[in-house]
Amino acid sequence: MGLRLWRWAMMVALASAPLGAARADDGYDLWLRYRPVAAPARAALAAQARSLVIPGRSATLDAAAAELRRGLGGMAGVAPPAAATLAPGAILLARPAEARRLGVAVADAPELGREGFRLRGMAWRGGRITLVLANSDLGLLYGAFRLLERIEAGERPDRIDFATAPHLALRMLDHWDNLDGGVERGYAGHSIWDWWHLPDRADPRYTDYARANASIGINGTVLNNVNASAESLSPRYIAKAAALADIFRPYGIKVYLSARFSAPIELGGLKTADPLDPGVRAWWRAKADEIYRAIPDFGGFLVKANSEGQPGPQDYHRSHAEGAAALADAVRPHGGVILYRAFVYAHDNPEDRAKQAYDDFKPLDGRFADNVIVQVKNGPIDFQPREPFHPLFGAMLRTPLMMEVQITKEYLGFATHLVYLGPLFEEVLRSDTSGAGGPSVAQVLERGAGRPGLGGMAGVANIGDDRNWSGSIFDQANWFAFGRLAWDPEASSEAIAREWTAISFTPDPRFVTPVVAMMMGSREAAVNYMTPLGLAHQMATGHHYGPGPWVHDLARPEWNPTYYARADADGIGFDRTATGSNAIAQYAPDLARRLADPRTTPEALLLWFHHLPWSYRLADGETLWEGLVRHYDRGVASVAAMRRQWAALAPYVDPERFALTETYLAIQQREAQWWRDASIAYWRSVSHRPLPANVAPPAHDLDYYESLRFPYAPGHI
Ligand code: BDP
Repeated sequence: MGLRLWRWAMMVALASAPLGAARADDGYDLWLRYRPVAAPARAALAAQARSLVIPGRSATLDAAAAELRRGLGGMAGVAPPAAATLAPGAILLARPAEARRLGVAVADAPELGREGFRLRGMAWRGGRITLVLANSDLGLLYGAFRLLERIEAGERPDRIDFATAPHLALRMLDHWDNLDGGVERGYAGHSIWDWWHLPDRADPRYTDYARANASIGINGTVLNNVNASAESLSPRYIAKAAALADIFRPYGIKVYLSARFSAPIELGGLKTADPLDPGVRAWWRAKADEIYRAIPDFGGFLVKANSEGQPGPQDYHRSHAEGAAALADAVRPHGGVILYRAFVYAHDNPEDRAKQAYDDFKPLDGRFADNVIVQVKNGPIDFQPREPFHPLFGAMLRTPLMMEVQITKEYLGFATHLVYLGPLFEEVLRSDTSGAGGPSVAQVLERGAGRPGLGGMAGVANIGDDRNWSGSIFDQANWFAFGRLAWDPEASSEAIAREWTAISFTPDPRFVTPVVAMMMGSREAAVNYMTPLGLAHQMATGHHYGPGPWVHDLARPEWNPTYYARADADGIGFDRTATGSNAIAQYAPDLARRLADPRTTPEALLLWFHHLPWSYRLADGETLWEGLVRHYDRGVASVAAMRRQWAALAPYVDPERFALTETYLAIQQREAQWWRDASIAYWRSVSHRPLPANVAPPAHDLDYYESLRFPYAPGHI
């Protein structure tokens, strides 16, 4: 930041801190707050945004104009009026040819593609104007949002110079929302879709949802749970989805639906859902035609098949490629796609669960229809606090892949724990799939197997009908970071945290610097107090709330935490080398070679790949047992430090958001301690080792932790 910009930012920051502190804020406005800036800066901003010149006309441009008026009206105190002629102080939203027609000398900008934009403050007839340049209305809308965000962060619009274009074509949210209003793994209240009153009632919240998503470049939304009810595809529910699609369309957001594979039986009354059956194929075609009549730009279907009891093609001895093809053929004439999930594992398969998706999908590489995208979770198990990247990212080079991450924190403390997921997403995206200099997971997604229009990212949404949308203020940052990384998967999660903090609270560096440090350390803290050193899935059964490392008696082996940790008197960890399940062979040879040896395996993933004796020496000389205990303690200490840090930041935050965060940090500290104590009590009981010197014993005995029950934990459906 130049000196002048910095001064401007400080002026905005210093003046907005006390004002922010005085006002109640329930978090509804997310990062689109548009609070008034300080008096001197406000007058300057008003002068820099005196009029709005938009040569084109469309619902999308109307949305852009409305947002600019709202944002500048809020921040500068006056909303710029629309003007037909360009004059100094104007904000101009135009395509290159339109700008030239108004006398602004700009070149064509093919590098911006269809959705990118450029923001440029420039000299104009003795003054300055702010140009938002793009090749489409949607690009201009994205530009308008970013311009407002940059102003919120303390930048002068008429000095701005910034250009960006999305690296991924599909940037989607997956809602796990059920038709009865419940949300699977949702911790922010009920579904925001008021299915019952749709299509008649258009809750204004739907428009705010679209605004928030467009502001971070999200361009697709799957409305219903992957564990789908066939009813979602009934005429009644298609009409409801169509009403939402109408609201989202100006914001560039396409609607998709999860499709239940057996819908031809349940809805259509057919005897089979065999994907090769002509009657079944005809049913899917007719269903797609019906949907496209109601939603002409319908995105397509998301499919969870033969996974966790869901029906699928394997019920008819057909492959996933054959299953996907039946649906792909139905949407292809309309330009739709199928998002086919690779999250599969079967109760009758004794193979290591971490290997099963690769085993099923790798042989099908190149055999999927041309409008099928295989949607792969970030890691080979299931959204754990830390997993290695999914081996399919390095192995399905002929199939467009989409990466699915969980924004809702099913395995990371629900909405109560402050865990910023940016570093988790970034860690996977930057993983080197070859182990020998790339491509990274991000690059694999960007390449889209030679069809970049089909690469993407999907995030399981953390949105509900809570006033603050995400259940906590800091969980809003996870929604924001997902959008930014889906736009540019090579972006820095720290820069995103800085941006979110500045626009959601205040750009004052005395606030931003410590908050960003808290956020950046928060994911590692959770890993430490939940599943350090590569452990996974130690959560209690079903609801996944709190620790349950002792659980061993569930119907399916891979539902038991003991399956993952394999702890006994001799050691702990899952041997995935050649002497064990050999899951490492699913990675590229250079990487597999390093993972074969605990000494060349990253310590953060040690117990994911290796079963090691308790006396194994870690890099710093401690034994594995000592190191494990130390990690839990470090996790708890980090949460205590976050809590202290937050307490010191009260002067910069409005009381409502401050108090909610303070309360949740107190819960997090208590639960981190519980995780640490229960886990250590259990590991001690199997390892028969004394606690290392100067380590506090767990507050209770193991029986106590094992006896805890939480029948009404949220999100468990
Ligand atoms: C698991 C969740 C379960 C989901 C499943 C999925 O516990 O509720 O249905 O993922 O992704 O992590 O299909």
